[in-house]
Parts: sequence; structure tokens; C-alpha cells
Amino acid sequence: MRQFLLTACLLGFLWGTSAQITPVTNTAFYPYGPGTPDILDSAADDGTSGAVSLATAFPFFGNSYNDLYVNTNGDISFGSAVTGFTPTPFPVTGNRVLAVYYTDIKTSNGGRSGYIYRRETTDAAILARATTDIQTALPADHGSFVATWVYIATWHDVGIFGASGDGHNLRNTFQLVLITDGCKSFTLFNYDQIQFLQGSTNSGNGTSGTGPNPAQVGINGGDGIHYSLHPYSRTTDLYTLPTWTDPAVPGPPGRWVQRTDLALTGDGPALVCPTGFREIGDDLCLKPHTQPLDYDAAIARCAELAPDGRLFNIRSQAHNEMLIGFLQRFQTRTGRGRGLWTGLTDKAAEGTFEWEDGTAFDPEGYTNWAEGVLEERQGGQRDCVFMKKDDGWQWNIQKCETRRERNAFICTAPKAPVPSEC
Ligand SMILES: *[C@@H]1O[C@H](CO)[C@@H](O)[C@H](O)[C@H]1NC(C)=O
Ligand SMILES: [Ca+2]
Ligand SMILES: [Ca+2]
Repeated sequence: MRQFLLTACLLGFLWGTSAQITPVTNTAFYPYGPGTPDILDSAADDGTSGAVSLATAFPFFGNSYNDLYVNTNGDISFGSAVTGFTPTPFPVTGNRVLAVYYTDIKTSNGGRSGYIYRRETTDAAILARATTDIQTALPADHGSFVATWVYIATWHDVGIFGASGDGHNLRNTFQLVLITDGCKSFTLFNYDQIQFLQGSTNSGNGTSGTGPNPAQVGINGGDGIHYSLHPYSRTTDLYTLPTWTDPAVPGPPGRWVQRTDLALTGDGPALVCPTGFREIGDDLCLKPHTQPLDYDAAIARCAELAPDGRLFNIRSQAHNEMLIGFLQRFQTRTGRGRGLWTGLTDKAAEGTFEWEDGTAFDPEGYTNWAEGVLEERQGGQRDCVFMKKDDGWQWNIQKCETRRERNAFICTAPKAPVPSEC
């Protein structure tokens, strides 16, 4: 909230640049403040660093950002500043935000009530430390991770908006460390001192720093779906963050480690057909298989070619027409006028046809039986339906596993995300 008093502005001017601070010694914290190349932001309420250009793009929930915003109210955001002061529970649509301690913070009470320091770094000692921290915290999945870029933002001794009386003395110190190798990304949330839960906005008490809407601690992907919350977020347990140890992740007390590059839907990666499959229409991925195989071998071959690969079931007029051009060339290459498995069979129960993909066969729906086939040929061991050009692509029935009558076939598989290079 912006409530500037003339005296506060004057004091800010007089004190703003001269104050010295002593950084904390908590082992979770990366070096910050005096003695480092940190930038110190101006005292503010609901302020922001503005867009900070990054030397290395930071991967965040399926996107990658060339700049970030360090905001007064305990957060770093991507795409735009997030300077609101109300901790609406995640997931929230739009805000792409790392909420290390998101509440109505104000660093301009009485001139200075806190310091926000920030820097990006590729300092060798910091990179080595970040590498060790991630490898130690997540050895099974990221035991060979090597950090190439780090960003450190520290809220040192920050106070609350609407402080009154003893509320002026309530101060929090916490830090956000962003780590990437240009592909994966991680964040460390570090806490040294938590003395308030919220400012006086959102029904809070500016004397006690308490109220019904404590700070939010978490990560919001921005699509309204993907997010993660610290278990203490928006609870009075926030006071114990400096001594909290994640039971699942090794690390010093007062640290929460999260991976942050994972893709999400909406802004997620494009879906493509598996390698070797052609996209037909908008959604179908097909791979013609000209080497003839018996029916079961054809099914097995499709399963090998791609995750969830299966025999394409030619079960509609639309599919049939769509495939005509495709089948034309195909037929020439298979030679000897061989047919093509359609995926329809009655081998499980004589006379009851079903599609290989589990779809029910509707005898009243689309069929393309050659004349007399059902009456003459479906009995005995003839269970598998095929079609071929010589017969005008009409359906015929033959044995499923006769060596001399193997058929060509078409495999299909669902689209999948472009394989990650991480
Ligand atoms: C705010 O907190 C102070 C200190 O705990 C307390 O004395 C005061 O009654 C509280 N005010 C309200 C409106 O609850
Ligand atoms: Ca504020
Ligand atoms: Ca049969």
C-alpha cells in the first residue's frame, strides 16, 4: 500500500544510502550484502526492481525467461512484476512467481525497514556451492547436475506495511537462490528469522504482525494448474521456517529446495508424432509397415515402434478415404498384391467381431465387406479382416497366422512432447 508521509520520505533520503548491515551467518544462506557485488534496492512499499536482464535464460515451468523482477513483497516474478500484497492461495492464473515470503512487506518505514539485495553470478565458488547443494539435496535424480548460473535475492531485516508500536521491530530475513545449468532449474528458499506473518492489510494487526491471512510460500506456474506450496504456507507454522528441515530432502535447517523447470500444459511444449511416424490430419500419427507380418506379430511390432504404439484400426469411411492415397503407394511397395490388416477380428469368439484397440464393432455402422464374405469365409479358422487394392479395398477374411498370407499394416501412436535435451 502506498501511504507516504512527508517525514518518512525525508528520513528515507537521509538514511537510505548510509546504513550498514551485518549479513546473517546461517549456513543455508549464500553470501549477500556488503562485501559482495550485490545491488541494494531503494526502500519501498509494493515496489519492484523492474525487469532485470539475465545473462542466462532461466527455465521456469516449461518456459524460459531472459529477465526477472525482484519485488518488495517477498517474491521474484517472470514476465511482469508481481507487486500485489494479498496472498491469494495458489494456483493463480497469470502470475509466474517464486513466493519466498509473500505478504505486505515495506522497507520504507521510518526511512529504512529492511534491505533487498540482489545479484546474478557465475562466480566459480558460488557455482561450485550450488552444484553441491543440488547434488546433495537430490542425489537420485540430479546427482550429476552442474550449475552454470545463479541468482541470489535477499530480503534482510524487512518490516511490514502498517507497522505500529512494537510492530516496527518485527523483522524477517529470508533469501531466494535461483540455480540453472541452462536446462534444468532449481530454487532454494532460505530462512533465517521470521517475526511477522503478515502486515496490517488483509485484516492483519500491524502491532503483532499476525492475522487471518499469513504469508504465502510457494511457486506458481501461472497457468492456474501447476504450483507447489510449502507445507507451512499461510499458517502460523511460518514462524518455525528458520529451523525447519525438509524430511525428504537433505540440507541445512531453514531451506526448501524445489525444481522449477518442469513443463506444464497450456504454455507447455509442443506435441509431436514419435520418430518415424507421419502426422496425418491434425492428430493422427501413422507409420505404414510394408514388411508383411502375421496378425499378432503386427501388433507386437507396433508396440515396439513407439510408446503406446498399436495397430491402426481402419474402422471408418473417413479413415478409409483419408488413407487412399497413402495406401496406393503402399500397395505397390508391398508387392504381390498383399493386403493390409484392418484390426478387426473374431478370433476371440467366433462370429463376434471386435476391433483390436478395444472399440466395440458396430455391424450397423461403417462396414466395407466384400460381397458374400461373411457368409462364405468367416467360419473355421478364418478370423482376421484385411483389405487390398485388387478388391477395391473391400474387407475380406483370412487366417491370422498363415505364413503365406501375412499382411502389411499401419501402426499408430499418440503424440508426445519433444524429447527433452535435459
Ligand atoms: C493487535 O495486537 C496487539 C499486540 O498483540 C494487541 O494488543 C491488540 O489488541 C491487537 N489489535 C487488535 C485489533 O486485535
Ligand atoms: Ca508492501
Ligand atoms: Ca472367424
